[in-house]
Amino acid sequence: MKTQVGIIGGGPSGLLLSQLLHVQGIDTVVLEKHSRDYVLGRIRAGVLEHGFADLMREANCGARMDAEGEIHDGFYIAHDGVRDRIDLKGLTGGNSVIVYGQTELTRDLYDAREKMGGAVIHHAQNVQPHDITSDKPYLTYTKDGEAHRIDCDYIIGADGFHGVSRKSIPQDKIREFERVYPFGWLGVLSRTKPVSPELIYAKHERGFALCSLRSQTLSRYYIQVPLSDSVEDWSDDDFWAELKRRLPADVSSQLETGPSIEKSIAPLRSFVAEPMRYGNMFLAGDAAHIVPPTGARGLNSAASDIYYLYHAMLDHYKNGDDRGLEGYSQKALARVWKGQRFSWGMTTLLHRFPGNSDFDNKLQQTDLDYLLSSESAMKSLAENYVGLPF
Ligand code: FAS
Ligand code: PHB
Repeated sequence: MKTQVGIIGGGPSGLLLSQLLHVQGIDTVVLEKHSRDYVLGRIRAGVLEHGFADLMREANCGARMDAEGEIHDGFYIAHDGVRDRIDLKGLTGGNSVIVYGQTELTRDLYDAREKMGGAVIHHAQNVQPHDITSDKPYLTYTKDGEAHRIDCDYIIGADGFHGVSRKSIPQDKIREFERVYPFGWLGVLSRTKPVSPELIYAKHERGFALCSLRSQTLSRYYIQVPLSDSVEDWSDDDFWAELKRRLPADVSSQLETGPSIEKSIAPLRSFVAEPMRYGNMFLAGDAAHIVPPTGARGLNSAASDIYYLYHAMLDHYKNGDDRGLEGYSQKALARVWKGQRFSWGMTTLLHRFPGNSDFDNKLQQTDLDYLLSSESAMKSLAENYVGLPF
């Protein structure tokens, strides 16, 4: 088989790029190791920047997002028993975010790929990129015991943090930067009415908590837990009781609890691999970078990678102009690192760090006091949260 752009990974990054390029007549094949249902079964991001939403619309995949997603003009920071609102719309001259789950967004992308007859190959096992630095790279994989080869012009590594693409780059050609946090997030999805119409990020001496949602009947909650915890340590009742302890009384008294329909613990890490290009393979999304979800930058950091790659491929195939491809890694990393800084900052501001001294904790409290007392500081936070320009 021959294609122009071979994409490893059928998550949001790979699917969105495949869809955008196909709409422009550029041929792609997506190789996904799992089934569509398995990919859709993963509960992940919930907040979309306006830049990501615009890309979904450009890919002819934004209709359900616009119909069912919720526009949020602000969010709350809870601390010391009270809540302060961050007025995203007012602080950014009119920008906001859309609350629309990654599961639904990925479903929309799969449906659009299917509708266009896009080539998405599931259960693709042992995917391997070959001759990456040549002008004839190719992919191999096995499916149902049969070996396959796909010759490409370019390979996109959109296969997430544990994928094969980044690991196919020689160690002396790639640098990795990482920070692992001494805690994780225990997340619960429940068919309950969300406790708040807007998200609440809570800083508490017992640990961080987040009240989010997927719809008016589907709530998403998180609490910071030690890395030593496992899901089995947390009954639903224990989760709800701890969440209530970390929220202001006027919020916890309104909290509707119910059985968890999904419960999992995600470790928190900051990670960047440089460069995001090796030969004719380009890394995008979680394959190249990971952020702690505190700033809702994970999926949104992938958006700018996809935007840059999409335009670079258009310039190459339509105009024979390779400046976008040549400049991709540097341009993508500039925005990735700003997302890293913001996510690290929100995580440092709002979580309980077990190793912190009393002085550290006073500084953390002062950081929050300063943020909530300074319009300039809130403007900075707001412009990062709604999404810096691509
Ligand atoms: P993904 O990891 O989503 O997709 C990669 C795809 O490649 C997967 O489908 C995988 O099966 C496939 N793949 C992997 N190796 C392969 C191989 N060798 N061959 C073929 N296919 C292969 N972000 C937020 O903004 N907010 C959140 O609250 C949030 N919560 C998260 C919770 C968890 C537990 C995790 C892991 C991530 C979370 N994220 C969150 C970040 C997340 O949303 C990612 O940013 C997003 O999934 C990135 O999308 P992709 O780059 O497509 O990577
Ligand atoms: C979510 O709804 O899953 C969510 C929202 C905002 C975040 C992290 C997770 O910062």
